[in-house]
Amino acid sequence: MVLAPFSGGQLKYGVEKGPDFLLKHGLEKDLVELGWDVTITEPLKGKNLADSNDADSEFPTVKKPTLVGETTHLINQTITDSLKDDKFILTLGGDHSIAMGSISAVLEKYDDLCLLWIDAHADINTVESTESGNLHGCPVSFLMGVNPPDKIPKSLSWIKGNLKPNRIAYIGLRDVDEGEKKILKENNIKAFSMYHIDRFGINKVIEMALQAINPTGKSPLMCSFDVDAIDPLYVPATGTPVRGGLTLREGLFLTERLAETGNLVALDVVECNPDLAQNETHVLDTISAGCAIARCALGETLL
Ligand code: NNH
Ligand code: MN
Ligand code: MN
Ligand code: MN
Repeated sequence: MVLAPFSGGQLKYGVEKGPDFLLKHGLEKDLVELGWDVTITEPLKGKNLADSNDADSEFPTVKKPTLVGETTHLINQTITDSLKDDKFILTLGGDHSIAMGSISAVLEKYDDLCLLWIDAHADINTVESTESGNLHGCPVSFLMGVNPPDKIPKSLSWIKGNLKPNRIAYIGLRDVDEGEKKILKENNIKAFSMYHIDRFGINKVIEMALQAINPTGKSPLMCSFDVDAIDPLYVPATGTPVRGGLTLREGLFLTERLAETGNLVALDVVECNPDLAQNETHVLDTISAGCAIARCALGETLL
């Protein structure tokens, strides 16, 4: 288990408290009870990374590129180490920029890795298409290497960008920027929005997504789960809630199904922000959903 208490990929503080809240809710004990031998690593601990808006004059379109680059590189290095022992990698965010660190490391180990990105958002903005400048809206573009090479901030240039577009599929989309729609189309990326879930049902959508990225059914799978994929009715305490999302059961079913494949090698759970809760119930709903996602992905409800 990798703790990534980081908020520098966007501007709302509190999301760095995610790992702490998930652990306080009993996640480690729960996973041990499921039979996992849990080791906790903290790549960011004791690292004094300056949280200034280092708006690099060379790259004025993205916020805090140095902080995000250094942080995600530390996460990448810690996970690369853990993967030497063939460990399952559960990374707890933090905002979704941390996935640049986790996914790049897992990709390095498994070159035929397939990735499911579960999110209300596509997070595939480039340094040119981003409207907000927040790097948590950009991790996929860096992982896929679709940023113009001369526009990549130096701090983020360690990312290889070798994720192939036919190896990633989205589920849960409902707030995609115009620039992102273009990138998704151009790269022919399989993207299932809430429309597709209503149209075909979550079960069929998962099978279609898996078939698209992993036609042999044999490749290792990673899931990057942004809790805002789930409807804010169930997961209210998150930075960019969008109504009309997955039910909690659809989200959990998805991770149960991934566990059932036997191919899941890594999971991110990101964007729980307890500070944005309006009351204690909101905190509990959000954190317990985050823990349940992890438990289901790690086999809890399989008989
Ligand atoms: N697309 C927007 C952006 O790039 C929103 C991203 N927000 C997220 N992503 N929470 O998951 O800023
Ligand atoms: Mn996201
Ligand atoms: Mn999101
Ligand atoms: Mn939008």
